[in-house]
Amino acid sequence: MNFYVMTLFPEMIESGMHTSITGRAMAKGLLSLTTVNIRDFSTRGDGRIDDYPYGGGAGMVMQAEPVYRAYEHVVNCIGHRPRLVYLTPQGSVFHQQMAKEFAREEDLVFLCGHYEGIDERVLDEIATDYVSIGDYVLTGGELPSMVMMDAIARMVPGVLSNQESGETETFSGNLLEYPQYSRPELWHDSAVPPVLLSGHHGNVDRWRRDQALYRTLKNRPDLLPGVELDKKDRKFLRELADTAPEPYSVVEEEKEFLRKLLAKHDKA
Ligand code: 6GU
Repeated sequence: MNFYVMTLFPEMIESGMHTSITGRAMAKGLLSLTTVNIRDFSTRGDGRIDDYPYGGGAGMVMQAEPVYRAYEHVVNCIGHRPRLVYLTPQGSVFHQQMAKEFAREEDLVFLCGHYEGIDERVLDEIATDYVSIGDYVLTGGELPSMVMMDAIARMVPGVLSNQESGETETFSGNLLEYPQYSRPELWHDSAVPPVLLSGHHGNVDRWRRDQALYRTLKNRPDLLPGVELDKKDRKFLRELADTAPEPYSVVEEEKEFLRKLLAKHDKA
């Protein structure tokens, strides 16, 4: 996977991406990163790439021509017109399935905006995808591009040492992950759940599945309708809806939500 990032802050991208797992993957030759400084393609003597917005209003706009020239430079490097992601809060919200799909591309270009945005005309010509990373506003597209590249990179074969972990973690199967514990058995008066020390793999698996279901109910109930529930899952959720035995704590609103969910399952 070859990443290209068009940005005003290439050093921010370079230092972030050469760290940790993405850095190791680049050293292994599984990923490459090319940053292109849009400022190097300024059409003015002073190196500026922004100007006032037509129609007035606050802030500055990145001009079409420097962005277009930076893009032509990238196209010449790659040899064809690639998929180009423009990072913008106006885009579709990024999710795991998109990461998996982008991971199948050979080349992927990211365009990071700043100020109040980029002249719409150049976006119309070069952007193939408009992506946001969530409902909050950041100062530029650099962090979002790194978020996307990190999520995409770990879906590229060979990037994760244990290839399995790319599949079974959170958001595969729409369930949040179960909690993890390591030594010591007792820490700050808090004990590791005894089932994990029992050596009974069946009970451990069941407990972890229950924890995953419980966490998803508490933190991301919107994901639960997308989870495939088997007989044992439904039995556990039924218990939560009825009595919610210790140590589980389920409020009435959550119980009502579970009853409706289980009723839909009974019908299907
Ligand atoms: Cl892609 N860009 C900016 N500037 N802010 C964001 C975003 C993108 N996604 C969420 N907030």
